[in-house]
Amino acid sequence: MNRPLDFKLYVITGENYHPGRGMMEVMEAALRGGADIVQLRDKTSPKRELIEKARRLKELTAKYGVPLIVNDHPDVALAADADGVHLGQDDLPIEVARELLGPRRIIGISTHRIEQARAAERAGADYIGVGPVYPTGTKPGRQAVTTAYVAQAAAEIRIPFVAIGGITETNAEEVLRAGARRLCAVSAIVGRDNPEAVCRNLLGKINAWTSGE
Ligand code: 3NM
Repeated sequence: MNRPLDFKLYVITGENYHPGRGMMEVMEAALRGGADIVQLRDKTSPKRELIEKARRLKELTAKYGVPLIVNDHPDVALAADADGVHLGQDDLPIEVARELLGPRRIIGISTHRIEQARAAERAGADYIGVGPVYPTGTKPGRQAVTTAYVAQAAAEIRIPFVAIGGITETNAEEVLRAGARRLCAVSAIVGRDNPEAVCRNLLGKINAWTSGE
């Protein structure tokens, strides 16, 4: 599958995002609900464990024809034959990740202001994250960029961008109104009892905003 890439609802799993419930069960529910890109984000597991998790997830996402992205680690992505990596601003530069991963795999990067978005686009990123739109306990200590940055990205950035950070079923429309056409949520999806229903609801909202465009 790999590039080219398009998606609407990005779901992240890993660490303690869904305590008491298995990653596979939660992600299968999200996929049934229409999640169309999945990221494994796990800052604590040893790499061997991470590779195992990524391989199991890849089997699942492949069944649904959905790309799997690995946070931070191009080597893990390659070992699991994942579709790409997601980088932070302090991780490997995009150009280095591209050399490691080759032309086919997807490279995404988190951005927190428009200069970073412009730089990511120039460096050949396939998509960017725009956030955190709202304050969020999932990524504590980072100031919210508000929907103002979403609007800036919508006006200027040509590669796909996904709004992330504190997005819920309640505020999704505000983010879409600001110009986002792709949403990512962690706690509001995998932290809930019914990820499938939440995904359906969020996708319905995204589709309502994108129909007729
Ligand atoms: N990255 P939730 S915000 C993983 O702005 C992550 O780059 C962000 O989790 C960024 O949906 C974030 O629970 C956390 O707020 C998203």
